[in-house]
Amino acid sequence: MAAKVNARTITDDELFFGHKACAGCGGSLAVRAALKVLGPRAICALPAGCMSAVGFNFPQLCFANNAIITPFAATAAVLSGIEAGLRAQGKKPEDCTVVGFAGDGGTADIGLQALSGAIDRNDDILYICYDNEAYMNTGIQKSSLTPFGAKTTTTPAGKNAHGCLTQKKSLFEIVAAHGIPYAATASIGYLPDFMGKVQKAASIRGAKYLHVIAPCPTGWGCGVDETVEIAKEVVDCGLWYLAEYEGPQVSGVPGGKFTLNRDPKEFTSVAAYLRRQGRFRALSDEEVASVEQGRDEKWRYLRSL
Ligand SMILES: Cc1ncc(C[n+]2csc(CCOP(=O)(O)OP(=O)(O)O)c2C)c(N)n1
Repeated sequence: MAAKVNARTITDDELFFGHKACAGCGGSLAVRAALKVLGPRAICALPAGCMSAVGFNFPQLCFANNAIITPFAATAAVLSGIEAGLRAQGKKPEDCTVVGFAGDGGTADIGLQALSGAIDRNDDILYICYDNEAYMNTGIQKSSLTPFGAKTTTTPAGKNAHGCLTQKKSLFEIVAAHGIPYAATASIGYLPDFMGKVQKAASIRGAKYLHVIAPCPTGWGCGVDETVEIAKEVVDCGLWYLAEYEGPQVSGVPGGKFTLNRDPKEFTSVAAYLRRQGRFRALSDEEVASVEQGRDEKWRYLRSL
């Protein structure tokens, strides 16, 4: 059975189900939605992280398609190996997408060199980073994608410290700077946009990267029924953005082409977004104002591209 969403063929079948994710887990929604687009012949690789921890509980394996766990740092390298093996068997890449699902720690920190190498070789792989903004599986430690002010177990918040002191790394821009054929940002709050980008990525040969914001109620301190709403709000208040980069091979533009998919005339309140999450509870009004100022600077830059 198949349904059409945004004129694209999406399977009704569930390919990622029965897993042990926490209630309201955004990462599991991203994996489930992506596999509905890629279909049962997609081959997945997942490093250590929440999605492998909740998806591979023998004998209750939760992937209906082929899936493998990789060492923490090695997602992209394992994807490259699988792709080479399929090529040696004469399989067509458009039939079986080789896809990785890795968290922000596994992508922006420990897995970055493997990802960079795979993009440099332009291996025919799709790498999806589900960004829950911390190392969640091991108990909420800060990663380089944890935003300023977020409380984690390694960036505590109280009277003398107000959570994470560093800014979120712009991994999408780092990936785009490689001249990759296709990269995009997404949010599970805008699911058709995300699924459309998965479909587009699967149709492009060479390396592809998707970065999807996927809230984690356990780590963010919000209700388990708020995941999708918060994932929408982070885009609407401008602290995240929906964009695409198409490298010179795809766009024909030297240096590649950047597209903002959503450019709101007015943003919703940054303070309201931050204040509804327990992880930002210690932020002062001045710090909230500085986050808003950072957003405005970022958007001046994005709109100039
Ligand atoms: C080399 C290595 N270091 C540390 C670990 C322990 N470890 C397993 S999962 C994990 C956290 C993963 O965080 P992230 O990649 O952000 O994914 P999430 O858990 O948030 O889904 C860590 C530190 C490991 N498995 N291997």
